[in-house]
Amino acid sequence: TNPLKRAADKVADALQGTPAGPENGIPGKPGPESPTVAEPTEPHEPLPPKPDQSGPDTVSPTGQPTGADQARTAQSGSYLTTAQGTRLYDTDHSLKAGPRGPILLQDHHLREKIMHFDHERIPERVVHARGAGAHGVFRSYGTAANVTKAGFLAEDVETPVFVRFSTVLGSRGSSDTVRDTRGFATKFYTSEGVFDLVGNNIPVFFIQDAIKFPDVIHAGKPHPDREIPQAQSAHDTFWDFVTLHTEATHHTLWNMSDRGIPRSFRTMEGFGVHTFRLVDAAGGTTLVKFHWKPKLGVHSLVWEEAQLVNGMDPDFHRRDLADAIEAGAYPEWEFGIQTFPDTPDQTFEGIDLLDPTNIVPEELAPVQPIGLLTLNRNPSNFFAETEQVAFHPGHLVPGIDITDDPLLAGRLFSYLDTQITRLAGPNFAQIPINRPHAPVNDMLRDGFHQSAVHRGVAPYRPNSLDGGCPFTAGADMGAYIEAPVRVPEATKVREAPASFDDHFSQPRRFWLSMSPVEREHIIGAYSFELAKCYEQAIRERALQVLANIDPELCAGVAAGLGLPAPEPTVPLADVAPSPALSQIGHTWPTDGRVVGIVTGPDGDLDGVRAVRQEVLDGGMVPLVVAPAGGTLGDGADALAVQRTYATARSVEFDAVLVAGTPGVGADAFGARDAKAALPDAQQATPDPRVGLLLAEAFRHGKAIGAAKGGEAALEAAGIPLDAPGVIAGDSASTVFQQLVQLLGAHRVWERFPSAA
Ligand code: HDE
Repeated sequence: TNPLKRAADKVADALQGTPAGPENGIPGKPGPESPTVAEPTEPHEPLPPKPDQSGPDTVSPTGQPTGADQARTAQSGSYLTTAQGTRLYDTDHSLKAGPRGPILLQDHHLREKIMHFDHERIPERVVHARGAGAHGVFRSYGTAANVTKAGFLAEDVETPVFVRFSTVLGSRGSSDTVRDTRGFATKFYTSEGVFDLVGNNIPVFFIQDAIKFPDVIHAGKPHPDREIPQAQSAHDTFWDFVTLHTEATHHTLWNMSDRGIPRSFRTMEGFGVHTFRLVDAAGGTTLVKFHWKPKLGVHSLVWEEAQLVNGMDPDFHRRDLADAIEAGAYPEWEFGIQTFPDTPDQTFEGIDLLDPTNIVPEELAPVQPIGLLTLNRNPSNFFAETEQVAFHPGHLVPGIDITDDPLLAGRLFSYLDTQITRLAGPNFAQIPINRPHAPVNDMLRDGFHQSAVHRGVAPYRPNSLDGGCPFTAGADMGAYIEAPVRVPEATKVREAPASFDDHFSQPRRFWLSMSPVEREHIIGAYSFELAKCYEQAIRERALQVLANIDPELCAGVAAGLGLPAPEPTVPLADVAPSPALSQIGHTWPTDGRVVGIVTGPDGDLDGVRAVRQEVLDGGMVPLVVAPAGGTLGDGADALAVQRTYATARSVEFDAVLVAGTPGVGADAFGARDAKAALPDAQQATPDPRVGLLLAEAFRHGKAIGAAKGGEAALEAAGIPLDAPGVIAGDSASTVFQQLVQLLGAHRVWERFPSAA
């Protein structure tokens, strides 16, 4: 029988058969049902989690499985209860003295419900507040086994992982496509304990010493008086800091390059930034830098697109990640290491490996692939997983050790410290997403939110009461033993080594490695950001920094700002470019690319049908754009419309195909009226929004196609049919095949003025 009905009957019983309804003055009894929306009364199985979603599979601190299935839905079971498990018969009405009377303080359900709601928010992360996460698996190739004893890097070992991508400066509710560094933090749940690689999509950092971290973040965050701008670096305090601390020049240059506005989390590289130390089974050590290389290549938005997306879809990156996983287009990265001999000076080819503002060009030390990361499951609860996940660079496993990079040292302190505030106590390792998949036996006890029921009386070692356990392990039993690195005898000083003083040669290498289009974008980015500063002195100081990188860069930005370009104050470094730093000039897989198919009721519906299927077969995403929602055509062949002219913007598509004559939408634009008013000769003019969509797609260097009369829409939007990357033809399918070729290069680069 129906449990809801049973519940209602029980209440009726409890109320000794009094007929239901407020008209009878029964406190808390439901009011009359809404005449239009009926409550479901038949119980049915809840919707299962989507196949791509799941909570963390974990092992409890005592080594017991946690019953992940049961924990998956809060609503397990048919009856609503209080937090204490008492069944409830009404959750929509407070307890009152009569239907129009005052609410009674004794309403324990109201009190509990509101109390809990009042505390639903926790402090957002002080940096990297906005993020999106995914579960996955890491499979090691075994190619690092000669340099590390880490079990999860042995041949063909599979390790569950959780990855959180983030922006740095913005609040939790800020937009995804701001110009910023992106966090790329990976939690490996290895059988030897958790290893966190808490990296970024930019391989260098703003500062060389952790003690400046509060300062750089204060400068980057909104101004304290008005709390603007949100999630931007285009403001005085940021530029004030990075021009006064010229060690920030390299990182800032990466931010102003296309790396600062990724197309997708799936098309970002990741870097461990610091130099780490690997330890092999015999105790031998090797210095390394960690890299994540996306299988789809490194791709970015163009600045105008990024700005438009912020308004159109502030969740652009998080939606893209979740959609791709849901669609089965699992994002993949190859994990790689650059290795360097662990020499006493810790430099490689003259590059100081302890200075986190340095990279080592891949041409000097190739990135050796050591495993594959596949993200294949979306979180099922954002708060429980993505928000509560707690990374820490000090979560290390045997075989992976740290170096004396002074930035890393501060991080080893900071990350634990911050969780105590953010996750309200020291027991955050017990939160499901943070629980290790290795047995935990830690003698840590009590504290806020302790959820383990520890048994035994002797949480100390050695003891003679709890059977002597736990014992400590030796290296042969998998203990973490710090590499016995010699610390040089020295005097205590607050100083950096002299090698940390070179702030311009690495930025110059980056600049020289860029293609003309990428340089143009960098000049545009600096010109935009510095023009947003109010202080003339800051702009002038910024130009001085740029002059020390390269005269062409400085002159370009100076022209944009309408200021004279200063002369360099240091000799320009004589460095060779590193071609690996450029994003342009390769072809990449097109998996997950989004193809907008613009059409209308009188469009080429057969062509659309065929192309839709080809897009899907190619592992891409077709979105049909039409004047109105619903379907196009009739019967079994009817085509579903995914975007209307009102909801589509070009920025969502990697390529656009106009199949037949697009129609005219009727809505706020009054487009239909406007069209009706046009002289007959201009009746073929498409909806102005189609024109805008095509013009933007063209300006942003996207592949554009037209078939069966779609050419007229292109021409009406001012797009020459013979422009690079514009394909016109009789069959939508043939046109699409050529668009795919163009998509492999990400954009039609020839369309950018600097490439012409
Ligand atoms: Fe972080 N950083 N950081 N950081 N960081 C945090 O930890 C900090 C640095 C990075 O998705 C915080 O749990 C200091 C470099 C990522 O949850 C905090 C210093 C790199 C994330 C913190 C740095 C990073 C954080 C804030 C200078 C790249 C997000 C919340 C020494 C290698 C992780 C938290 C996630 C988060 C401190 C510098 C990456 C406050 C003191 C360099 C990806 O602990």
